Amino acid sequence: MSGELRVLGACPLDCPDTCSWVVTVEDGAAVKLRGNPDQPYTRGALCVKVNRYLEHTRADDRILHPMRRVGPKGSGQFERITWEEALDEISVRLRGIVEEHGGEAIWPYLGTGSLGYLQGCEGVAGRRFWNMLGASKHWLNICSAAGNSGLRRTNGTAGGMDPENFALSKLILLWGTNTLTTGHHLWKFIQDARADGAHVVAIDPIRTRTADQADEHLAIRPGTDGALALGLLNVVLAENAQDEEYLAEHTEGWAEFREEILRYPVERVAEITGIPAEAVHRLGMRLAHTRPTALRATHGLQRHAGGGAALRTIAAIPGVTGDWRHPGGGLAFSTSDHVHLDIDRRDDLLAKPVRTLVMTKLASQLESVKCLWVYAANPAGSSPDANAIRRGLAREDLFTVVMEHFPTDTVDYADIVLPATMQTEHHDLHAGYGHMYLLWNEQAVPPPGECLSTTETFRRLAAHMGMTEPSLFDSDLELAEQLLSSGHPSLEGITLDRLRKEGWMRMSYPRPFTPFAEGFPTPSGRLRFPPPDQAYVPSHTAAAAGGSPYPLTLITPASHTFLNTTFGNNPELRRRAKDPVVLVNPADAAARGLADGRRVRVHNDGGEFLADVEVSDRVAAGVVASRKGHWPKLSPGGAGPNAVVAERDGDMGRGPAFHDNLVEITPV
Ligand SMILES: Nc1nc2c(c(=O)[nH]1)N[C@H]1C(S)=C(S)[C@@H](COP(=O)(O)OP(=O)(O)OC[C@H]3O[C@@H](n4cnc5c(=O)[nH]c(N)nc54)[C@H](O)[C@@H]3O)O[C@H]1N2
Ligand SMILES: Nc1nc2c(c(=O)[nH]1)N[C@H]1C(S)=C(S)[C@@H](COP(=O)(O)OP(=O)(O)OC[C@H]3O[C@@H](n4cnc5c(=O)[nH]c(N)nc54)[C@H](O)[C@@H]3O)O[C@H]1N2
Ligand code: SF4
Ligand SMILES: [Mo]
Repeated sequence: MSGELRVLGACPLDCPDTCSWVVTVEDGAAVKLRGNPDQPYTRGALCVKVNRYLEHTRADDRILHPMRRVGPKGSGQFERITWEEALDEISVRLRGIVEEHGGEAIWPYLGTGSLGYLQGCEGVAGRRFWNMLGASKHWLNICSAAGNSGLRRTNGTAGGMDPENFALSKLILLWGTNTLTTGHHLWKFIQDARADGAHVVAIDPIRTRTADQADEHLAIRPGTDGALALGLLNVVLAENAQDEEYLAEHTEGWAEFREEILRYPVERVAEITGIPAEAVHRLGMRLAHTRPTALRATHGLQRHAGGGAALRTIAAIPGVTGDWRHPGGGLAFSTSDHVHLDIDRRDDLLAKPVRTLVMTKLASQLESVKCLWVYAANPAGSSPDANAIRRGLAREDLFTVVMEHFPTDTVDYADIVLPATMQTEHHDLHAGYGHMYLLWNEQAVPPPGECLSTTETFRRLAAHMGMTEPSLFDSDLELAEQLLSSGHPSLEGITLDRLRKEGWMRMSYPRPFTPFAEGFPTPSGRLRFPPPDQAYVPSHTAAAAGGSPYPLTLITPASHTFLNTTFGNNPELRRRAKDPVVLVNPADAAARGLADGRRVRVHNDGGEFLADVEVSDRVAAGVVASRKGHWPKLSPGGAGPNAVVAERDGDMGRGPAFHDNLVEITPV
């Protein structure tokens, strides 16, 4: 009997929305993948990228069996081998490296390709196995480390508003976030608020598609958001609109912070940010007199030297206005800190403490490494200082294993490639970082070819190496049960059985959710206002400006058609993305004699990439913008924007500074 089956799943990609989806399976094959209309946050819509997910699982270039390198590193020449051969070779090499150099010479390099708690970066993902070998730990700082750190310093947690409460807001600031591209399901809640009279302001150096749809756009100079936050609060104080009662009961450090605010009158802020003084004043007046005000600040504005301070200070705003009292007021950066699953990496299996290597420092930290094990990551496309990374990956004495779906730039440098399952082919447990739900992804179809999931690959490898520690062999369902067993009140009533049946469940938080109406999860229970040296920290580019031969600030935010470098090989999405482009203000274009469509080198001392000029007033003079996501090897010149992104820490959490680099552009 040929039956049709509906299997509930979740989008695994690094996007705040973590959509609930439904896969239709006919005769054992997935024939349809659609958004789940029952899920209250994502409400049935996926996105332009993931509408092609099924097509992507069946793409011609999918890696379907283990491979061994036969050409020079970087050439991407491989021969097919069996899993047995792959596991043999890996076991011998790992044992040899541990004996000769110690376990810390192994770097398990795990990226954000999947946010699953079983197969992706949020959970255990092989760490128990790595602990048996004493491998180095991996600090996944590439995305949100600066903002998380800044927010935790202010609020004691990076968690904040339930994004659904945006529907209740009267003033919404979309601050360094491109909602319609990078997490569009929030938009419906913003539209609900608007229908009720809310005013929406986008604060972004680029007039993005989100800025187009907002009521107002403030084209801020990159990396100056801390100063803008202080300037807006300056107006709030001038209006005497601060919430004195909230300040007294729930905050600390106010006297000193107040002094700092007074040092930022709107004229000074206008000079720093490039936003006209009267626009700063107007927004300050709105902020002073509109309750509740909701701030949506995400990752874009923290990819700067002062990115941590920017979030730390923006987070101070609802502390001054008392917006945290009201549903619909406050700040939403990420909901991740509201998720309290029990992630048991079994650090007790380590024979001794080990060092931690930093994801964005691959270029400089690879030297001491003998085995690089890349999974769910594409550092040759995504990490800073791409040319130095390639030089490192080309080292003959480095043993590189890559678990992948597709032949990325990183795969080209692998000694052994292992074929990995995609989301319809394995189980996983998810939480969103832009909503308050947990989701279960039920495997819908068998893996194609010889693909294995992350969990199964590490189980087989552990067995192959003769390990007997029982927790290395926990099944996916056992791992999921463990994750759900933290006993945290937010998981009350949530069981694996129910999740498997229903696909998604809201975490047990009250509705409406006002997390800091009565205080903060800091030691004193109070919001900690930033000290002056953490209130506004200038960007790298501001610090270098004037003296640099590279006068233009490059920002490289998210592409509408790719998800990081995922889908960078999908023909239709590539066609829609067009060749890499660089937005250049008419004044900067004229000064260089550049017409629309002109191919240019975007370059600095780190390297260069090629792009076609799009002359546009969407960026201000002095700022140029390209997008992340194009595969270097599929781009003209074989390089992407990270060739000109320096490997440099921001002020907090060692966050990278992707949007804080100086370049020049020159016609090819
Ligand atoms: N379509 C799509 N969606 C994605 C992704 C993708 O690649 N494609 N990536 C996913 C991932 S991994 C993440 S982390 C999120 C990121 O999502 P976002 O937080 O939206 O991150 P970005 O796109 O980097 O930057 C957002 C906006 O910040 C602006 N910006 C840059 N510098 C500054 C600044 O100094 N100040 C201010 N105010 N604004 C600034 C940029 O111009 C950009 O429009 O999106 C996720 N969603
Ligand atoms: N210039 C510039 N660079 C950036 C950024 C920027 O704004 N500008 N943003 C940064 C940000 S926010 C992020 S999060 C990083 C992301 O950087 P990465 O973590 O490297 O993410 P991707 O580039 O999408 O590569 C993920 C890879 O994982 C694979 N994958 C997906 N799921 C699985 C799985 O289940 N198993 C295995 N084995 N593989 C899987 C995919 O096929 C893909 O090739 O990029 C950063 N790079
Ligand atoms: S990438 Fe984001 S919007 Fe698109 S399907 Fe996945 S979770 Fe939903
Ligand atoms: Mo990210």
